[in-house]
Amino acid sequence: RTRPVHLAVDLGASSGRVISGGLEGGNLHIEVLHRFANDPVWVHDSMQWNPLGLWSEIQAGLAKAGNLHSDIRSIGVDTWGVDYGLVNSQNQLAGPVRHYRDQRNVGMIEEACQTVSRSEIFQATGLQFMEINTLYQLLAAKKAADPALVDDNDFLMMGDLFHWLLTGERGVEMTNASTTQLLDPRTQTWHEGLIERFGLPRGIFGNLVQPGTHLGNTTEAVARVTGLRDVPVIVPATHDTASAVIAVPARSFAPAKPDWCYISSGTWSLMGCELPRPMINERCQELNFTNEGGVLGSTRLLKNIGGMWVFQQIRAAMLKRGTERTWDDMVSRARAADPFSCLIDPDDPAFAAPDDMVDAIHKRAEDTDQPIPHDEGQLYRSSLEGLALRYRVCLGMLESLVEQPISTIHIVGGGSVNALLCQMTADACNRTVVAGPVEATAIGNVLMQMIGTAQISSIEEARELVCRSFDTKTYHPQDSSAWDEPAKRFALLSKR
Ligand code: LRH
Repeated sequence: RTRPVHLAVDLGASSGRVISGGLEGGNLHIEVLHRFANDPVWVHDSMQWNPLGLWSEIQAGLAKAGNLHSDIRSIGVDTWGVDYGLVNSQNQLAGPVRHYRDQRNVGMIEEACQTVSRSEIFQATGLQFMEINTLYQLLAAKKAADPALVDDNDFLMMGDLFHWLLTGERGVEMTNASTTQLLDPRTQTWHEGLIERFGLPRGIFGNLVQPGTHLGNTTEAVARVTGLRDVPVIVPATHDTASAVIAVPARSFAPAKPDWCYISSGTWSLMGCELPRPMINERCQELNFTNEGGVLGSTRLLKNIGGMWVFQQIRAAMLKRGTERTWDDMVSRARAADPFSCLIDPDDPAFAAPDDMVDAIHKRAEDTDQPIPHDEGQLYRSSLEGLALRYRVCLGMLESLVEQPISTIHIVGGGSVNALLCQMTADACNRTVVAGPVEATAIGNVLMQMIGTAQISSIEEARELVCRSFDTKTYHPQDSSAWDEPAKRFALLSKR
């Protein structure tokens, strides 16, 4: 194939993929070329990434792409936020790479706040408090005297780490760096004061790069393995959520008065507005919203919600019991189950990393005096309803922050094809839901590479291309009032 394409490497919790994207007859066309597992690995009692396994899969995918396409214009990698690796002066990984669900972070927010107060950290970074944030991971590493945490090494977020493997160049991409809780969102530079007060080695924090930057070209070593010689790496928004937000089919970019919000729906649901500048005030801290760095100077004001994680983990728990279900099967069973029986809060800490999600739900139902969902369909239904109820709460918070009514909710990512969840969202929130595109992250990754190579010139143009090229489905609220009573029960639940 001779048409120009860009390659997006997207590392998600359910899989990693190498995807090609480019214009075909004026529309954006994307295609998954290679898919591979991206499961955490346990090394004794630590939960880790498998960076080298992923690296060989990425190269296998690039080689496939090279066999199919003769005009590869650029490559870019995106993945989830907060995780990092350290690279040494021998040009090697300096140590293992932990997964953010690793237990070492537990309790680290409280410890951090003994050094710098909660409100000072929020004032400095505008970030929501989550134990998984890189800051708390680094403090846990420091506490454990991690030998890799020294000035001579370089800190890279995970997208950067694969860019370094591709090009030999080290740069920390801004959108993902904004999830560390060590960045000043006003200047989009490292927060020197915080780094110093926490006693973290300043030398590890190197150059920040903006999305769209040409970092370097594929090395000779990569060319030998993949056949891709001297292909530019154009840094996308390496934070998967930032990439997904680029691909929201909205008609505006970072409006001062937003009338739409997004839910980037995958293992996590990230719900928020795209704003022209950070919103750092008491109300925002109180509601625990975050100001993550968006592309071209924008801010992603959002909240992390426990997403499809519970639903996915019920499936894993059923598999352990010998029952394998397809996603469609799970949704049909949820559809058939009774509504609003046992309510589940997806952000309940009991569901963050349980050994067995079904056991965890049963225990929580018992502790909160709710009917125990023994029926399988009930489990699926409860997890989806819980998510929609949480969206309703967050929508209220969001509207109070932006002081604007929000009329449309854009759902992008994996959850956008779950018709039951989309309708539940429209009903629970009493808003119009526009669902799709499902591949928003990969699309956003490709779009930023197209901007970086001057094929398109703005986010507005990128979104116009998304609207033209990908189908969306609209859900109107049908039976909103049925959600009022469960919403009251749900509000009490999070207090228990
Ligand atoms: C979503 C996501 C989210 C982060 C979490 C670790 O995939 O990147 O934005 O908070 O993973």
